[in-house]
Amino acid sequence: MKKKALITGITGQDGAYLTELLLSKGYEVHGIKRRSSLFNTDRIDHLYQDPHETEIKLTLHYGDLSDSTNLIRIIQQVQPDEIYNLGAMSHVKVSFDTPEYTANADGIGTLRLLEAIRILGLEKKTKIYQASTSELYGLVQAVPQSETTPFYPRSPYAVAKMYAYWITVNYREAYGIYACNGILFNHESPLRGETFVTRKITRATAKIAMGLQDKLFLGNLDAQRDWGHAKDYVEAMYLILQQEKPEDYVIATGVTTRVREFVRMSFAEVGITVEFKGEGVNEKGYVVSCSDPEFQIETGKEVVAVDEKYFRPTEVDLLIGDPTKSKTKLGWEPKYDLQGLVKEMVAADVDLFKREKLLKDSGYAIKNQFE
Ligand code: NDP
Ligand code: GDR
Repeated sequence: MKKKALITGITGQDGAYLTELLLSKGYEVHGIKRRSSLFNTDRIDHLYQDPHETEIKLTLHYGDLSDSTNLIRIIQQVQPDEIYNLGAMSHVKVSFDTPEYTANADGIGTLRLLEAIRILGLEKKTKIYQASTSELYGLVQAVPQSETTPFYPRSPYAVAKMYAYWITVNYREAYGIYACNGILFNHESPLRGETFVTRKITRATAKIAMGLQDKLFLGNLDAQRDWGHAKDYVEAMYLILQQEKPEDYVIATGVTTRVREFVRMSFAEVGITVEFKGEGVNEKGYVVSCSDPEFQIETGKEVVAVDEKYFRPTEVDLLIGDPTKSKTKLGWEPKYDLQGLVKEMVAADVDLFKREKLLKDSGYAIKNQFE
């Protein structure tokens, strides 16, 4: 019998990579997607199957984490062996603008799934993975952060995820559900949402190098993050649900890097050396040299500046994870390092914007995008 997985957040970065992974392992995959006024399935369109085919491996259901009735109905219909709860309002800065919605989707949404398992009597059948986050550590208590480091959330997003973390632990202890938290540190890819800092930087690198954008405006350049590749991290999610006992795991690379350094690495991929001068809001990044004949911009040009509007009311300054438990117990090992990740992301964005440049050079107007 094929195993069945239900993924919330299937249209997101991790949902797409996890779907590919589970399909490659022979799973029947079901996903919950939200109704939106535009198509929102770009990341999984290559996996789409016409529902009229005879052997369907991927099925999408309309739903929302804020609607219990539909979660219960979908879980009853699918009878999943594994649920991966990846659905969330996942942008930390935006959670300050939409705190109540974030609490509902990211916090209570997890409770709704756990309760659905109980209501349907699936406690012994259905395992559940909760997408917990390094944002739980928030204000630095100790480094590197491990499964035993205390939490101190610093945003409505992190506080909502804190509820989700503990309700997952509680339902495991109270009802014997195989429920686990993966405490994942930042993970990125060419599929990363455009307003997260890494993707914003790699997109701007490609556009600036091709003359499609003048300058990149960023917030806190000093923030330090432990960045891995989403492809490696979805492997860990799968492994977490294949163990004898349900437990919580930190998934991280153990290396931390500042935003400023990520910018330098990104521009270096197109042969542009960027140097930073000045401090705080007056810090700027300038072009020192261009070594790639394809991407020539004027030396001395200011390509990076700080805009306070990207600062957060409370910031998480330093994240660096200790992946010892996941390496020893799960046998998890990331295949990508930061250099490999940046290379892949910049190459993908250069490809993407070559088409846009062609349109611009042919006299078509290029649409602006909000960041
Ligand atoms: P994305 O933002 O790329 O994807 C989020 C997904 O959740 C999308 O499919 C989105 O749908 C869906 N979603 C949003 N709100 C709801 C809702 N109310 N009901 C149902 N679905 C909803 O996130 P990632 O793939 O990067 O992250 C996956 C999960 O892991 C998230 O929970 C995130 O908080 C968490 N996480 C992410 C980390 C990272 O570095 N990427 C690190 C640690 C944790 P739509 O496409 O329609 O917007
Ligand atoms: P984060 O990711 O908040 O860590 O949450 P993000 O990429 O948004 O920010 C990382 C750091 O970069 C700083 N920064 C900027 N961030 C954005 N988005 N835009 C900017 O212009 C900018 N300039 C500087 C931020 O202040 C921050 O310090 C991500 C999400 O995927 C969460 O869902 C997940 O839980 C955590 O990672 C782990």
